[in-house]
Amino acid sequence: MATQPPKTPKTPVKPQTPAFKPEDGRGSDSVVLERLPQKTKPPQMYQVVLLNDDYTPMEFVVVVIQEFFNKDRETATGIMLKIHLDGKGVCGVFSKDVAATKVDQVTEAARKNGHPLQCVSEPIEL
Ligand code: TYC
Repeated sequence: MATQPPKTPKTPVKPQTPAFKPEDGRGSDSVVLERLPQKTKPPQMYQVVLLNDDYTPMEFVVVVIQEFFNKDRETATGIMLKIHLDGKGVCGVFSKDVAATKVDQVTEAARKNGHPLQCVSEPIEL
């Protein structure tokens, strides 16, 4: 194949304008540090909530809270009783993905054991 002749631009190439004029005292190797305002927001967090029902045994709920939310037995029992009395209770606060995994794990454990226990995740209000 024949080699192409070197491409020449039709219009003359404009020389690059320097970012600042040399007479401003900054040499070409100077560094400009500009402090920009912090604009990254912390990620939305989600609380994982268990709902009360009339059929799931208290002991099962306590074990679920211990196993999936890493609570000791006393704390898990307190959360379970709160759910039993108030209708619902927060078991933990997580990033979106982790919260969704917790909901899936609890729902699957309940289903396998034949309990109607409901678990949901909710974005936390700021
Ligand atoms: N109310 C249930 C009972 O009396 C116990 C229970 C507690 C069920 C918490 C669900 O998320 C729950 N056996």
